[in-house]
Amino acid sequence: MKYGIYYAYWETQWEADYCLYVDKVARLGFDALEIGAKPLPDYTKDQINALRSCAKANGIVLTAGYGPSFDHNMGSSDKKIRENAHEWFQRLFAVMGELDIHHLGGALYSYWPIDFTKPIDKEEDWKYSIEGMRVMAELAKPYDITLGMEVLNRFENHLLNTAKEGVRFVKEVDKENVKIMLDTFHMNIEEDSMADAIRTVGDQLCHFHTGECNRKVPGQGRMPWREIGAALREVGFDGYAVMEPFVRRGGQIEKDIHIWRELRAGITDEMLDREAAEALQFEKEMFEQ
Ligand SMILES: [Mn+2]
Repeated sequence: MKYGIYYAYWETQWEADYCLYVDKVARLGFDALEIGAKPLPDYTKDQINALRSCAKANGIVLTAGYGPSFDHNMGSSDKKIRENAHEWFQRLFAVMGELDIHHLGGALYSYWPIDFTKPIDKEEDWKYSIEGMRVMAELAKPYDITLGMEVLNRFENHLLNTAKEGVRFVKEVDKENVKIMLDTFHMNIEEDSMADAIRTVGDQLCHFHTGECNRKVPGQGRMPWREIGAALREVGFDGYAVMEPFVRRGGQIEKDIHIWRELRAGITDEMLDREAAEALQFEKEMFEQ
């Protein structure tokens, strides 16, 4: 297993100067940095070259995450939105190819954060999403990109809430580069058993997000890490375990993640760095023995 962290731990917006974080996570001992896909389609040649070279120079693998905006929903029932999404993801994958990024994960089958004040038709959305992911899979294929369908809790989406639903969905999509992504934060709300959920996904698990029930870094809560680690070893997971903590208030991230209180008193960058490094050691202890 290899270890990464999402840049957004330190930030308050869904985009940043990722080179800064490549350098930081390399110093902290991580193998990978997960970046937000949002700004990538509009990157200039210079931005692409700078990010690719700093990742190479630091020996850091980049992975990408995205919660598609309403108009980037490939599973929309609105043809105009699907066309717009098609064009956007096409540009995204071309840039990802240049950046040597081979994994994109998130609620790619829908949009995020979802607006539950609008009518919800799960069966109809499911059908459009299956079609949308088949198209997205073909767009991603030339760049050797795997798409991780992230299973989310009921408050954030309605399509894939459990590992079982994820498996059913991916089977129906039936594309080699469309797989499943689990996240301990969401699993904690929906799954009867953390280990069973991981076993249910088995070799279809392409990416794994870690975080405590309140999204603090692993080791600061009550998640059953040893059970999770044993199940990951049992299914032979050899992808990236990427921690996705959110503790810092402010910006669009506070709004979308619902951070309404100080999760850690007196947060500074130094403190976040130290706690990320500690969490990395903790994860290795939990996952590797
Ligand atoms: Mn996640």
